[in-house]
Amino acid sequence: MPERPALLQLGKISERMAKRLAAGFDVVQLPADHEAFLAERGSEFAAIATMRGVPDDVLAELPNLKVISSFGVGYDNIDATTAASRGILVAHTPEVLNDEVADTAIMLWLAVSKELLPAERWARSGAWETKGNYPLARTIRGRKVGILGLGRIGQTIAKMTEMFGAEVHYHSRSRKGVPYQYFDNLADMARAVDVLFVITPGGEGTRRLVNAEVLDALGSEGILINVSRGSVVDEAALVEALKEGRLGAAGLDVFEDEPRIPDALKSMEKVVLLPHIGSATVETRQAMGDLVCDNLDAWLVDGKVVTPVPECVLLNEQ
Ligand code: NAP
Ligand code: 8YV
Repeated sequence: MPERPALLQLGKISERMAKRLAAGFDVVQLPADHEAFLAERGSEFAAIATMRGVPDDVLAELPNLKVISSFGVGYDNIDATTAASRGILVAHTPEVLNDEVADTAIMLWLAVSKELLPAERWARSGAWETKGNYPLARTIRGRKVGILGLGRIGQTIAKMTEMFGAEVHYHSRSRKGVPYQYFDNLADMARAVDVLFVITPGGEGTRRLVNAEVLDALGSEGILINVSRGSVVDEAALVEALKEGRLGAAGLDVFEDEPRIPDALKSMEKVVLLPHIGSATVETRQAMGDLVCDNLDAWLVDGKVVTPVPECVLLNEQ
């Protein structure tokens, strides 16, 4: 391997990341029109640093690729199984964003339950003076909370809800060693809780897990909070359930076709919409960027990364 391997950069990175990557690699930004570029130069690259996954056609044009370091814990936009079968290590950025994303989920829950945005509009528009007090909202105290996906972030959300006196329930593929009630059926859990937090990975394994049946089970007073991926919720079914009053309200950070959000959702009072900002603070994004660079620096030293995705754990041990 050359002393300074060539690294392909996908997406825009911070100056701090650029400085660190340039210390160990010859960094080249993937051009927007990449087909001819990859046909000519694809074989040069041993490494990728990506802020936006790796399209399959890009992966296919990099025969000498050895490592992908991805910004973000979710990697549904990288075919990690194919990468692992080709001996390519994929690394992501788990743990460093748990609190930030959980804070965002709790913020959405508070905003939805306490009707933060309509109440703020009431104050700002002068309706308080002309129409009187804003109607009463609902408390978040002592609620039954369901977590779909009790992983790193899900457990952090669960702990935070305990501070509000919540009774925590969860559904994931396997039972965890935690003092919360486990449901092996998602609709059954939805029926038992007041609020459902969705925090699984995206991808085929979780596509539209939250379907019309689950939304109906959550019910007309129920609240859905999604900070995972838009693909986990059947968005058309969600719009219908909200329109028909079969679901109470929703707080959404993620959507099926980002950055597009259905107009029907935009016009609803009982939803709070965010532009995928779960981890988006200066501090947490810096920690994520640092981990992207740590993974590549570690790979330069001994061919291993610090935080491989599950599909690449064995490869990372060889
Ligand atoms: P994690 O530790 O891997 O946890 C994922 C959880 O989902 C696990 O409890 C897993 O448990 C469960 N799960 C996986 N497939 C499932 C299925 N088919 N049915 C039910 N449960 C399933 O991941 P994490 O670090 O908490 O991150 C979770 C996801 O959050 C990321 O993948 C990403 O998509 C999303 N995220 C969003 C933002 C944002 O900005 N909104 C930021 C960070 C992360 P079992 O294996 O037992 O099923
Ligand atoms: C980021 C995320 O918004 O970590 C994830 O899985 O969804 C977020 O932290 C995203 O990775 C930025 O590209």
